[in-house]
Amino acid sequence: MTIKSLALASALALLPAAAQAAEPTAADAKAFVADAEAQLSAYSDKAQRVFWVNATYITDDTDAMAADAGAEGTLLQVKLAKEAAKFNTVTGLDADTARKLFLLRQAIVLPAPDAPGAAKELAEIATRLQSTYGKGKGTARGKDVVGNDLEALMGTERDPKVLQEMWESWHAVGKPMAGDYARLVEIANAGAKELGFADTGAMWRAGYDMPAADFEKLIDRLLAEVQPLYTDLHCYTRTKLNEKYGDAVQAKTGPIRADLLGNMWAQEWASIYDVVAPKGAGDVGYDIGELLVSKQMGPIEMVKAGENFYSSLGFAPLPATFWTRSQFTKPADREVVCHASAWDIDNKDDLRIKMCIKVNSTDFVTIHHELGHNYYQRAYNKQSLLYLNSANDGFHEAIGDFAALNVTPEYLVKVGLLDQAKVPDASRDIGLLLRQAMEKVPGMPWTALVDKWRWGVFSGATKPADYNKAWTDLRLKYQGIVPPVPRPADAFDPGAKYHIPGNTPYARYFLARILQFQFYEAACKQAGWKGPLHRCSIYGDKAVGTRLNAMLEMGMSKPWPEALKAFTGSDQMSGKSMLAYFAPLHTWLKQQNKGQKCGW
Ligand code: X8Z
Ligand code: ZN
Repeated sequence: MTIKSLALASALALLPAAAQAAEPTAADAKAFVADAEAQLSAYSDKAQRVFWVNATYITDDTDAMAADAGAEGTLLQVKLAKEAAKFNTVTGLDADTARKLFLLRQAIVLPAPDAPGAAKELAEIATRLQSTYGKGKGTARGKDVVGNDLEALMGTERDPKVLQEMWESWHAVGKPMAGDYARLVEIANAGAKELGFADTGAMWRAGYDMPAADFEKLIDRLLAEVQPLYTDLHCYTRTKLNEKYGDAVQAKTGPIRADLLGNMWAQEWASIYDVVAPKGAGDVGYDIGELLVSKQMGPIEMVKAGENFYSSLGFAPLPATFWTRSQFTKPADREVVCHASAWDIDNKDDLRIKMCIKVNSTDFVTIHHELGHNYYQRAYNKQSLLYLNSANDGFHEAIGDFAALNVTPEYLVKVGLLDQAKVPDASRDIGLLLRQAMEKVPGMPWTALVDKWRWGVFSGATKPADYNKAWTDLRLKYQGIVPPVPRPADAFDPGAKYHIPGNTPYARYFLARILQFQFYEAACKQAGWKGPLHRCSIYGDKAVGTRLNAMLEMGMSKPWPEALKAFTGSDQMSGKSMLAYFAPLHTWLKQQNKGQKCGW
């Protein structure tokens, strides 16, 4: 309870009994919450199916249906949030009712104001943005390429002219979204204000069991912990890119050209490991994509391998319907949203993933990521509706990534993907760590800046005319990267990243990068691992699985520090585990960078 509502509550206590009669009681609040959960549950069962069909079969009709369902959900959530606020001054609430009332008031991604038609307009815009992204195409060597294929091609193409073409053509997908996005911000902010928040960003930041302002500080503190490692990786990578492409393409100093890093958004750089690998020790001896191809594994076998990891920890196999209802590969005959996601259609056991799987190392990791969502969803399915979520949204994103950290060479031998004779010895550790760092570390500044941009947009500090400039400025400030070509005045580059048109808050991925290393270090400790951290795999350890499940089962029922403590013994998020994992590499990077002017 806030100080303000406490004062109000004690003032009310002085009023004569008759004047208090209309005031709701703690019992009223509890009954209201139960009814709200029933309403949300009925809505969710229906709407999830509509959203699934829309995402896996984009047409004007399914767009219209999804927009209808979206509007209905927003109206319901906002109505319940406003009703929940009527209990703000009630005293004597039990902890669960108080927590659920707060969740009802805060946990809406895009609220709409009461104004007639606002929820409908907001849902139509949101659906249009997501479908525009889903249908987006770019070009490579003059040929049209769909987003999902272009993403993969960014990892293998090495001709800077073609890379530039792919980057530029894909970023044009965002352009038509700019007006819609500005309007969406206006409507959602009006909705957030009616619910008592300064703006939509403030509402998002309020969802972490701490004051919103403290959350912003937490992100900055965690980023400051890991940014020195990023700066050294950036410095080393820039040198290697300069050696490969020459001064005209990549200068020795200053920022890196965004299209040279093997990923459309420069968020994971592992695809260009071959460009940065140190001579000799850089040959880590295997590539997961090549192993999968040589074992003739297709998308389904890859998902089975992911399931097998979780089964080895004691988790029950995925339900039969998972295999018949999921979308594993891109259908040939229709538009779909390829961006990977995990679904729990009925909040019971109708678990599914939606992917356009390619047989490569990136998608092998993404499968573990998505399955982490599914096992989490299933673990908390006994909780009541408002607790059907992770401790905070970063936890949901971290579980599958934590699982994928256990994909070590020794693990690959155990599951029959790698020959024992090919296991890289300790002399290859720097190579292994460098490849993993290229995958994980660039995500730190990136995952922090996406919502820094949105927070600025929602607060009004960034005006529509400056949307793109603010994006490019943040990319330079935090990632030290620049677009390969000057951006046109009407560009809307944020629209070329799924989570902006998809309206998925992104700070969760920042937290997940921190948390996955904390989970991993704790799990390895529980397993009694004594070697270098990055060589540990908890594959097959049922005791660790039981303890992990105990955290997952809690869902959102307790503040996240309690959930974190249940598994790791600590109630603080910290970058220390990640830094410990990469410590030998960081020392090595500093040696390599001697004499360089690092930074940008
Ligand atoms: O969006 C995702 C997942 C779906 S929840 C594939 N990720 C972020 C991204 O792709 O930008 C996972 C890593 C970060
Ligand atoms: Zn995810």
